[in-house]
Amino acid sequence: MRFVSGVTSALALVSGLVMAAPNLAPRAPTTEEIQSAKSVEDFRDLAMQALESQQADLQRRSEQGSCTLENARVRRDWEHMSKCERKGYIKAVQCLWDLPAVDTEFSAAQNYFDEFVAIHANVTDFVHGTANFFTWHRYLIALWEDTLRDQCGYKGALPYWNWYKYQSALHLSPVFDGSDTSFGSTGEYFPHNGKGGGCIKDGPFVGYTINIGPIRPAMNGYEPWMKDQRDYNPRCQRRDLVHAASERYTVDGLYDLLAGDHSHTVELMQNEFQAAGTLSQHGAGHYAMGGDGSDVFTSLNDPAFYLHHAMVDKLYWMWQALHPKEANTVAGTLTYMNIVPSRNGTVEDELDVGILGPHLKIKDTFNTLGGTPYCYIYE
Ligand SMILES: [Cu+2]
Repeated sequence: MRFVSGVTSALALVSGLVMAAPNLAPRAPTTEEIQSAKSVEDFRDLAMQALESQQADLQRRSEQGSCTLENARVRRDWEHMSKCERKGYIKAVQCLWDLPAVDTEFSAAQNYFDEFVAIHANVTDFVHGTANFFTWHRYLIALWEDTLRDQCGYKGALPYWNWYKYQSALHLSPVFDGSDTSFGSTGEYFPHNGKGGGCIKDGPFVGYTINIGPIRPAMNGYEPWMKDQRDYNPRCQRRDLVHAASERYTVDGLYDLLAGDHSHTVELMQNEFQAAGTLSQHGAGHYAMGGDGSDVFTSLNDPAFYLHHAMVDKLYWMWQALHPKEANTVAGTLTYMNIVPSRNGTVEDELDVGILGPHLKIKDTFNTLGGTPYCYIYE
């Protein structure tokens, strides 16, 4: 009899659900829900909920393109990738040293890895503390991801460095643990105010020569070298893991950008995110890598740069999803902190990536589910 009554009540429950079926269309998260997020994982889930609701709207209006949440490439936390997947990514990065440079007339680049460093160095003053900071770097790392896939046989998506783990023990992070599936740990000791700072001594990039810069390294005792954009300076890559920097990644800081006082406009958000000369979220990653990764012009010499900037982009992506009215706007000028005064940037401005790809307009790069040129999300 218990069995029958169990079935009966289950049926009653099912019919109750059917009777009272609510509108099951995905809905955007409420302000209260966003403000109650407690972790980067919470924010990511809310961002996905927002995107599901936006996609459902497009579908209702028959405006959905070919890129959907179901078929988008998923950029993952380096730690969540298998060793085999990590090795696949590393092998593809190493392949860039074997690809010839393209811009041999005006650039110090000796191979295609250097080409990314060179273009970033050439436009540094016009892509930091500017209206295009997020969209320019988004485009650069997408071109990097595409190059690894198209030229070097990589099968996956660009990974990211999850800042909110291992902040006080970077050498235990799978990004920097020195294993053959990492980017190497801290470098040899180099006399300065840190513990490492010299050539990387472990991991798969030992022996890989970098050629461009340094131009403005933030590490004490590491002197600028490059004077002309055609000068090249073959040397080892240096790193100095700095916990005073990585410990600046706090959930409070994340909350401030995505749901708090600095979340309301792109201007507030970006000024806090990349505050000049401070250990803001963007700067903290660069200072945490120290060595070549801390040089605002040539930080791409540290291959971990791309995982750092994928995390920058992940935060921007979450902010856009959670602030749809602001998502497609820019603020700021065309020059670094407007120290050399320039006009305000607009969404019609082009993103100059040198020989790396076509110069897209900012307005065509806001949406990562736009089909062209992007189709990706973050886990
Ligand atoms: Cu940059």
